[in-house]
Order: sequence, then C-alpha cells, then structure tokens
Amino acid sequence: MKKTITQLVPERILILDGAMGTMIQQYKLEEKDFRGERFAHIPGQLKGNNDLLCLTRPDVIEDIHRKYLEAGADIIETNTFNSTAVSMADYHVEGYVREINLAAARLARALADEYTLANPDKPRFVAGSIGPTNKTCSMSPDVNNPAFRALTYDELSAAYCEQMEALVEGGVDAILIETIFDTLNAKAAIFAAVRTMEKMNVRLPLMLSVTVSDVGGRTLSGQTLDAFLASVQHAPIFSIGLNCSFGAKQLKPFLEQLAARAPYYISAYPNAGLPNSLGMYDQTPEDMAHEVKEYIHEGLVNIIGGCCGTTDAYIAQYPALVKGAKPHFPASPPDCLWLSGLELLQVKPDMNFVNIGERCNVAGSRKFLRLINEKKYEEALSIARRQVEDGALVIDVNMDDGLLDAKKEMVTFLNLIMSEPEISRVPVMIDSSKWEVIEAGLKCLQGKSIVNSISLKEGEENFLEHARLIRQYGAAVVVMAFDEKGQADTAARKIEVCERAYRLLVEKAGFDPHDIIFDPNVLAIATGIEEHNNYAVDFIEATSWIKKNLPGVHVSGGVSNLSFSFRGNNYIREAMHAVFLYHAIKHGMDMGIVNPGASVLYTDLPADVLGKIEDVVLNRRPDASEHLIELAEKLKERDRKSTEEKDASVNLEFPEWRDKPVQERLQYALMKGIGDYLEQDLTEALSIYNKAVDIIEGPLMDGMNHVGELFGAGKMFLPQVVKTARTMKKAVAILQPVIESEKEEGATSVGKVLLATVKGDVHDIGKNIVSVVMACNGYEIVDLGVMVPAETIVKCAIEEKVDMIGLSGLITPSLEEMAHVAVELEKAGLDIPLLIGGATTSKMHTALKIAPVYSAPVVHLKDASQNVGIASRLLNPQTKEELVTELEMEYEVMRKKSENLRRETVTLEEARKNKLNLF
Ligand code: THG
Repeated sequence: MKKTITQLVPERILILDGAMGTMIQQYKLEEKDFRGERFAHIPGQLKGNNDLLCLTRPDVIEDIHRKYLEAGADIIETNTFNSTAVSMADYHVEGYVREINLAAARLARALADEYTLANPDKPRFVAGSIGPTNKTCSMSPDVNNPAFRALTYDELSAAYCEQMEALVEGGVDAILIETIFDTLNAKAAIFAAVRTMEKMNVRLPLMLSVTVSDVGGRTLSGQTLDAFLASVQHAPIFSIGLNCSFGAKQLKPFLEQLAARAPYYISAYPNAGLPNSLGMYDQTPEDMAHEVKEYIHEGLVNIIGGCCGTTDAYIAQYPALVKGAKPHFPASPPDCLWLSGLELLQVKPDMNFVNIGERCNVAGSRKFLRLINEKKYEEALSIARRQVEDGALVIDVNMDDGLLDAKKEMVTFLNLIMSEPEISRVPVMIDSSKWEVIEAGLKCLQGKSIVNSISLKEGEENFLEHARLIRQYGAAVVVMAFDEKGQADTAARKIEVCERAYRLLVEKAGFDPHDIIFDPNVLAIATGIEEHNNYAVDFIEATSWIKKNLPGVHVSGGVSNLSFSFRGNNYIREAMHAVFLYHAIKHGMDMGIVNPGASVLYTDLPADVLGKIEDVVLNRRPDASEHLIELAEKLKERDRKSTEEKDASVNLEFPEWRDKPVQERLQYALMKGIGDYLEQDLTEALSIYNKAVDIIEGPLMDGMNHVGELFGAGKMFLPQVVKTARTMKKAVAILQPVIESEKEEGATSVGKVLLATVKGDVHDIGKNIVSVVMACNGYEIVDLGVMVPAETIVKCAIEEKVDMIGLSGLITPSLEEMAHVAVELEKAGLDIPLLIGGATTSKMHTALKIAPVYSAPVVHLKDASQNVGIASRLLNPQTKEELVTELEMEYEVMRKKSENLRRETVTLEEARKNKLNLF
C-alpha cells in the first residue's frame, strides 16, 4: 500500500514543485495556444489565463508536471490557482470552472500515479491549488466608500465550493489554499473546503500557505502571522506555511515565527530571490538552495518547494538537501483562548481580566444609537476608537434596535471598523439576539471573533446547530445561562444550565473548551425587590463552580446591568461595578463587558462607601439597598459626568499634537489618518499659502511621501496606508472649491488628460491623486476608472482628442498590461504621450518594455508631484523636444545597464519604495 502524505510527513521532508507560471513562460505560448478551437468565440484576450491551458494545451501542463516529478517533487500542484468563477469571469470563461479543475486534477493524478508505479518507494501526491482570487473580502477597493466590498464571503465560498468539488472528484490528495493575502478570503476557502469534504464524504489534508506583504511580516489585509493563526484555528489544518512574499532569505524570520507557534506541519515555498526592477526573479538555483538549506538544517520545515521565478532546475536541488534531514516537529496546540483582530489576543489563565468595551451598543448607549440612526458613522467609529484607547481588549458591537435594520447596520459598521487599523487591531464581539445578524457579522471579520450569544432557550437542536456553524466560521462563543425554562437566576440554576451546555458543546459540537465563554447573567441588584438581592452572590458562586468544574472555559458578564437601578448616578454605578468585579474576578470571572472609560477604582473607595456597596453586592444585610440609596442621594452632588457626556467628550479633546505648527499638524493628520481637524487646519493653512494647490503639493504631498517611507521601512502596514490615502482625499475635497475659485476668470483648460488604471487592476488611489493634482493645475481630466481594457483607452483617446494618457497600476501583471496598451496605441497610429505611474512600475521597466513599443514619448513618473511638471513640458513643442532627447539618452543608458547587470537585484528597501510610488 502506498503511504499517504499524512504517514510520510513525520518521516521525511517532502518536496513540493515550483512555479507554474515561470515554466509556462518558457513555452512562449501565443493567444492561439490559450484559446484553441474551443474558445474561439470568447471575447477579449485569453493569453495569460494559464489555467485554461489544462483544456487547450494539456500537453504543455503535462510536460511541466513531468519535469517537476523528474526533478524529485513528492507533491505536484494542479494548474488551478485561478480556477474559480470569481477570477475566470475576467476572461469570460467562468462557465468552464468545473471542467478546468476536473481536467487539471485528472491530469496531475495520472502523472503522479505513473511515477508512483515506477518507484513505489517514492510515492507522489497531488495538491489541488486554490488561489486567493483577484478580489479581497475584507478591504474596500473604493477609496470613497470604506464599507464597500467587491466580493462577499458567500459569493466567494460558493465559488470555492464549485472549484473544490471538481478537484476532489478529479482525485487530488490534498487541498492547498495558497498565497493567502486576506484572511477573510482564506476563511471562506476553509469554509468551502470543510463543506465540500463533508458533502463528498472524504477527509483530505488541508494545507494553508500565507504570503506576507510587508517587511513587518503582515498579510496584505494587515494581520500579523500570530493573528492569522488564531483566525484559522478552527480549521482541520494539516500544514501551514509561507509562499511567494520574498526570497528564502528574507522569508526566514517570518517562517521562524510561524514554526514556533503553529501546531501544524510547516511548509515553505519562497520566490527565487527578490524581484529586480523589471519584476523578474533571477536568483540561481544554487543560490536559492543555499538559502533554503538553512531552513532544513534548523528544523523549520516539513514541506519545501518554490514560488515565483522557480523552475524544475530549482526543485532539482532539493532532493540532496532533504536527504536524511530531520523534519520539523510541530509546536503543541495552545492551552488558552486565542482571539484576533489584526493582532493576536491570548487569554491566558494567568491573565487577570479581559475588558470588553460595551459602548458600541445601540441598546446600551443613547449616543451610539443616535449616531447610527443619523448615519454618522465616522463619529460612531470614534466611540469604538476611544474604547480601544481606553484599554478595551475586545469591542462589543450591538445593533439590535426595533427601528434599525440590525443586519445591515452590523455589516456596515463591521466593514467600516475593518478599515480602521487602530480599532480593528482588537477582536470584535458580535452582540445580537438575532442569529441572522450574528451570521452576517461573522462573514465580515477576518479575525477570530466572539459570538455574543447563544443559549438553550430554544432547545438543544437549535443550540447545537448554531454552535456548529460558529465553529465552522471560526469564532469563540458566549453562552448565556438560559434554557427552555427561562433565565437562570439562582446559583444552582446557573450551574445546571452551564454544565448542560458545556457537555453539548464539547461532546456534540466539537468545541474546544477554551472557545467557550459562559455568561451566568449579571442581573440588577438593589432594585427594591427582595428576590433580586442575592443576584450578584449567585453569579459569583456559579462562576466559582464553573471555573472549578468545567475545565478550560471562561466566565464573562455584562457588568453594567448590575447597577441599572442607580441610573443617573454614575459614581455609585461605577463604584458598584468596581466592587462586583473585585469579588467576581477573585472567584474566576476572567472577562467582562464594561465601560472601559470608567474611572472609579475599588481601592479609591472611601471606607463608608465601600462598606455600603459591599453590603449590597455581597447581600450582607437585609437593609443594604436602603442604605445605599441614602448614600446615593448624598453623593448626587459629587456625581461624575454622565456616561453620555463622557462619550460626547470624544471629539472635544485637545491632543498634544494640536500645539504644533499647521504644516506639521497636517502631516500628522495624514499619517494617522485623522480627518477631524482638516477643515480647521486647512483654513489656517490657506491664510499662509498663496494658493490652495500649494498646500496639496507642499505639506500634504510631504505627508504622503513620509507615509511611503514608513511603509517601506515596515513601520506601517497596508490598511494604515489606505487610511492615510482616504484622509488625503478628504483634504483635497475640502480644498477643491477654493481651487476652483482661484482659477482665473474664463481660464480654459491647459490640456486634456486621459487617466486609467489598466485592465486586471483595481487600485486607483494614486491615479485619483494624480487626477486632483492635475485638475488643480488647470488640466481637464477624463478619468476612465479602473480595470480599463486597452481598446477602451485607445477609443477614448481618439474620441476625446486628449493631449496625453496616464496609465496606473499597482500589481505586477499591470506591467505587462501597460506594455500591451502601448502596443495597441501604436497599432492605432497614435502619437499621444504616455505617462506611466504606480506601485510596481519603474523607470527601468518603462525604458525596456514600454518605450520601445510606442513611438510617442513614454515617461515614467515617480509620484504624483511630478505629473504637472512633465505634462507642461510635453505641451510646449520646444520643451517637449528637449524632454524627448533627455528621455532617449536616459533610456539608452538604462538599457545598456540592464544588459550589463542582467542579474542585478534591487534591495528590499528599493523594492518597497517602488511599490509605494503611487502616492
Ligand atoms: N451579557 C452579554 N452581553 C450583553 C449583556 C450581558 N450585552 C449587552 C449588555 N448586557 C452589556 N452592555 C451594556 C451596555 C451599556 C449599559 C449596560 C450594559 C448601560 N448603559 C447606560 C444605561 O442604560 O443606563 C446608557 C448610558 C448611555 O446612554 O450612554 O448601562 O449581560 N453576554
């Protein structure tokens, strides 16, 4: 019997194959190869749709698989990285997804079996490749609307199900979810994988591979690797690892971090070094092997392969390296609760207390309710931000209000939170009594969150169904002490309900006890009703029992409920909470929904106040409530500001940075993404600067450049950068009317500019800034938006008679698309200058790949501040002539240089800086 991957992996390090794309390039395939007879009727270009070759040129894919098998790969990947309806729609072939996956899996299966048969001592396996698609579920592609999503969890998981079913049917041995850049996309893939395996009644090893996007080691969507591990903890994971990102050397510290914490086998398939300025990878197989050797010697890996730039020559280096090497031994699973936002929160047994911010609750804060009702989301977000600043380790979000569309508001608010890195740093607690609201919320969050709550109120079946779903979505759960008989009020009832729920969750729903948080009901005391007097004591007793008898779980409660009868007297309320927490925490309460801004401490309470409150909380005497009421009357004068006033003070604060000169304030606001003071600071700046546009080109551009530097140095991560870009937009919008009014009377456009983000790319922050800067300088802008096909650009350039065309793009494939646009412009016989800008673009690429295919001037622009200067030179025939000569000389030098330095690699810093040129 052939050994399975699961049996083999503890014995030796397995070799995964190398890149598919790099190999395909070697065959110099043309449009007709991709298209074949079969897809003659499909509009647009099919070249570049590598997965389609499984149907149109299976001989090529077979040849590549063979080369990798010959090189010694134990595992080959199906050629299906983009074979989901989501990605294939770009090529109008989304209807062929099932067929492509099936063909790809069968092809790889047959070859693996052939090689296994020839050498049964080295069994070969097939991993079904599942890419991240070209869209992200947890970020907005629209700068103006951070709550927008181009793709939802449901759409994506449905697309993945379609792909995975065909892969499993085609006979893959494992499912490999790879190049993960957004954890929410990955969670949708995991959800689909679990569903598909259940449906098809198979259990295949699930392999995950993340790509880190910045030198700080975060994913594109901003999570640290530790936070990522918490997010996917619910999945039946076989191996986890890193691919793409960087070369082996630069990847190593992140791999070490992952291997130290992840309780799974570890995989790594780095790129062949760092990209050079043309976006090519050119480390030699020997160089790469040398770096990979360290992974193996240090016991970091179980599975090793190659990503961008690697070929069979690279993989052929590995068999010698792994021979006799000791495989990595997985870390032990965590023995505590893991939660995550962008960062990990470990709730360890020795951690005294996790405070969960209660203020983003429409039922618990009049102000929050008003803001949501009035759709003042920015201000509502500032309540969340304030809680995190005040030390909340988790934030509770509740939109249950009779007059609100709770589901819609939950989704909007959670999506908004995801674009606020200062808030989304922490995990979210989704608080609702409606299951549909909870489920919708779970589909918005990339982190590992907490569902608040489920209970046995509607019986076991309903309870288990929801519990199982929560597990599949990957969240922890709050269980309220309710059952079919109602709310548990006495200690005995609380214990009875929690014990029953525990058994069900652990034995029937497969819950890890660490992911269970019991809430034995904090009920109001000192209400004047005698039966209520022992409620706090009952809670504390139950807590103590739960912690002793239900190992692993946590105990939480809504602390502010306790003091409802003292509404209006915040001092007494806060004092009661402090006393209650003091005792409850001593007995094992380790989480609580509280107002993190509360300032009354147990130790600050004067003896008389403390005595009276303890009498009430601990139910020490029958007249305790009356005494406390008397005290409350007396203390009324001394009362603190009401909670509502405290919330209101959020915006009235005067932080330190406000003392700085206006230029610095503007830069600071940009860097931190704070829009609150822009109006006032820009008004002040207008009195200093001659023209509004000078403010944009001065302090605002400086601020953006600074952001670029910080990102390059790994000191900021993408969601933060996106937020600064939003602030920039807001600033520009404020200045816009002033700029309009400054335009000279009757001034006509100095020139007409067409702007477009090229096909395949949705990034437009840089393009939009260029648009504003140029418009400010009197240019008329024709903005075609994002994902613009070459045909549209050519057609519009002719119809609109533009003076120049600006192309923008952020991702590497956009480089090729830009060259394609240039070819099309040339074919159309146009002579309109072309401006090139955006993240991965470079002067080198422009000189080598774009300028040579187009006879009009082609200029690469480093950032938005250069556009106006270049544009004006292009408009004047004499300066244009000079510019053209300059460019020709410069490009010639660069072409020469590139020939000499075929293998030149830019430093990591340069690569990063390059990436941010769009700002
Ligand atoms: N258990 C669980 N979840 C919960 C609760 C619980 N979620 C909701 C609630 N209870 C916890 N949150 C709050 C939030 C605010 C208040 C009480 C509980 C509160 N608000 C002030 C009031 O009503 O007087 C409002 C002040 C204002 O308008 O600003 O007290 O028990 N699992």
